[in-house]
Amino acid sequence: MTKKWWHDKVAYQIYPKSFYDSNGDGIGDIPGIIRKLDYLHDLGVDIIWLSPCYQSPLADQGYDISDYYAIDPRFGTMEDMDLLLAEAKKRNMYIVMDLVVNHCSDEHEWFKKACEDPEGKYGNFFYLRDKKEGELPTNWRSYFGGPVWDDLPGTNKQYLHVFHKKQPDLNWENPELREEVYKNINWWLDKGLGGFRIDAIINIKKALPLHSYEPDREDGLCSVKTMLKEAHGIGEFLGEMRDRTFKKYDAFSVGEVFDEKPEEIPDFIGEDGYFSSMFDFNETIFGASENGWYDSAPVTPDDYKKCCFDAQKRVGNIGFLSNIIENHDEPRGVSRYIPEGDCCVKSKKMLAALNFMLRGLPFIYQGQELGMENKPFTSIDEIDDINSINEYQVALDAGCTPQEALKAVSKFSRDNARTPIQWSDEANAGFTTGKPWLSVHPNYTTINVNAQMDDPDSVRSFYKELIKLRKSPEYSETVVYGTFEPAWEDQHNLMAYYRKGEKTLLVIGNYQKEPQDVTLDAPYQKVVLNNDAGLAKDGNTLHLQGYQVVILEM
Ligand code: TEU
Ligand code: CA
Repeated sequence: MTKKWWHDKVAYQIYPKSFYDSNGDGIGDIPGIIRKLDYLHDLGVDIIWLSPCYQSPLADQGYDISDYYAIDPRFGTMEDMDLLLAEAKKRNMYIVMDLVVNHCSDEHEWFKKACEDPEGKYGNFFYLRDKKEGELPTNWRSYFGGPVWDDLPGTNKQYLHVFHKKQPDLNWENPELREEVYKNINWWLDKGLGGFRIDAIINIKKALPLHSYEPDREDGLCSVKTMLKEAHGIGEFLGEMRDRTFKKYDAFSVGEVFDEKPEEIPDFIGEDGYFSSMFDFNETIFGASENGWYDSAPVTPDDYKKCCFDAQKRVGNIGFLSNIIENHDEPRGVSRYIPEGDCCVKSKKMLAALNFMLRGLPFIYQGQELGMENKPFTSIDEIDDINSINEYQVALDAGCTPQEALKAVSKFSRDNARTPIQWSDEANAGFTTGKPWLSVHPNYTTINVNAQMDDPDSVRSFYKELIKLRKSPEYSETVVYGTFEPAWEDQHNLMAYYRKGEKTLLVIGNYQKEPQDVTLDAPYQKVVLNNDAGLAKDGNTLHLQGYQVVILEM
């Protein structure tokens, strides 16, 4: 395998709106990120992925871009962005931005021009169809609820949006549109950007000609995914994009890829794949129901293990997955993957080590390093996210009581991960001197950066140890390139695996509150990392405490 500059790195996702507010308007911003760069550098982070901070009406928090070449004034200026790039470079850090090109905003000039002249150049940048009374062009349901078609203002046409109606889909079949996308990517890479996280990319290829499918709910609509299953040939777009952009710059790219077929993995992330890496969403999609959040199944420790292991086995040594515990679209991982009532510093560290040591690129989502938890929402009015508001309605429509609907939405709401970072125990967790756009989690008085920085037993200090281990001259080769091999795969509530490279490491997590024994085949040489004060043993039998995790050198 050809070694790449990003293989041994650690990535960190920033959701700018909730990271740090430098000017008291309640909204996190780029100058705020610059002020906290040393915090991230101290943690050991190399690659920073910024969720969108381009000009946007923020209908979907910036995933609706109205100008790909401008920074939204709420987040700062282009000078701020240039300064961030320069300051990151000084610290040997890389900035990666979000590439949101399945759709733009309905406030983008392309869309405005398409409204003015649907038959002209920009009409062909979108999917437009003639409006017919009482009939939609197709019966697809948008990811955020309702049909994917809306009226194109001032015309007798309709436009397609697989996400929100303020996010019109771009027509990738049109070479002129693709040229615009490549121009935009290269413009940013020329500025010194390290690469891109590529949003919702599997949606760019539609099954043509567009047509309806069997409805899957009472609303008579069908999931967009039904159409995507029939869409072939996305590789032509992705290969072209790679060749025209990322490849020339040796840039890092990580795709938000769902539902890839095993035989497609080499095309996506193999040698010369479309992307450097792609996220493993096996855990986050587990238990999801086509009916909506209210009908989702919880993830048990055995399920969690199986999801991680299946993904690891599927990818093997073909390439590198990007491993996450959470992101801005998901609830907090500690609240989701640790059994109810057991979420504590120790179990949080266990989850961290089990995920971090998998083969692939570790991504930490802001606040994850502190063990931030899901927010206790007491009313739907506290929720801002459009997807959560839709899912609340879906639950009510399915017959849930308002309490049941709120409970379901609270569990999965994207706002769980979007509450402001808890910097200190001061007002608003030290995130802003003003009124935060989304209120802080009430546990900020105990869970915050200040409290954890100098505490060697904090969750953050444990993450720092994990990062140090990944970079240590002794173990780096093994942690980065070593193969993955499951151990005691059938042992209940135990998640254990080997990483075999120059050295052999064994990661063992006792994924329950009761103690558990494990018998090794041979004595270990060294305890490399432990979330407990000691390791009880009897010959080769380890007596693991509840939620104890150890990394052993064999
Ligand atoms: O998410 C794509 C996606 O598939 C979402 O439907 C995701 O499954 C959902 O948010 C889970 O609740 C990306 C971005 O990560 C997300 O924030 C955007 O809203 C979306 O694209 C549209 O750009
Ligand atoms: Ca601000």
